[in-house]
Amino acid sequence: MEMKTKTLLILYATQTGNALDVAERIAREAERRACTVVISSTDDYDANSLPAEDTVIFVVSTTGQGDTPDSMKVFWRFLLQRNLGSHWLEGIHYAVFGLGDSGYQKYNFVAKKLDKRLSDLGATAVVERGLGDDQHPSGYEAALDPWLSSLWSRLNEIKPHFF
Ligand code: FMN
Repeated sequence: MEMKTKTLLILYATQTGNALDVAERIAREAERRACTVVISSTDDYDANSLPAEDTVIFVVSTTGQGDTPDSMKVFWRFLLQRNLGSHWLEGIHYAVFGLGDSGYQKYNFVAKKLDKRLSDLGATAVVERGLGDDQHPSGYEAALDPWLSSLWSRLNEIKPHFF
């Protein structure tokens, strides 16, 4: 039987640092809930290990013209491989928070593409993806605060012994 690591994995991809700030905030809040946390940039993480994870929180920004941050290029190419079937991430829970700017045509494109791909690979979303928007007067935190509240309450429901 496959051993599951009872750890919350937070994977972030940032170009200018915001996604890292968000990932660190999520890590602090998780630790306050006595949860074991591993936080990693997507370029320091071997995507081959994803099927062995339990719950993975993704915090990803969009750069260029709807492009992934440089630190996510290899990870994203890996996830797009055709031979990873629709069961590859079965049993894995995930959540995606995106950082973007609705002034751009491809608004939060990376978070949207990632969310779809994870779901196509068989993973189960814990909550609907959250989308932070630079255009909002309070910035990305306007979306982050309510998203985090629902994330923690959903995780509490589905993994009461974990969180
Ligand atoms: N946001 C989008 O939603 N779509 C884009 O195509 C997009 N392109 C960007 C290109 C540049 C050069 C910059 C500076 C920002 C762009 N943004 C875009 C906005 C960023 O995603 C947003 O500022 C985000 O908070 C940056 O997060 P990061 O610091 O983690 O990289």
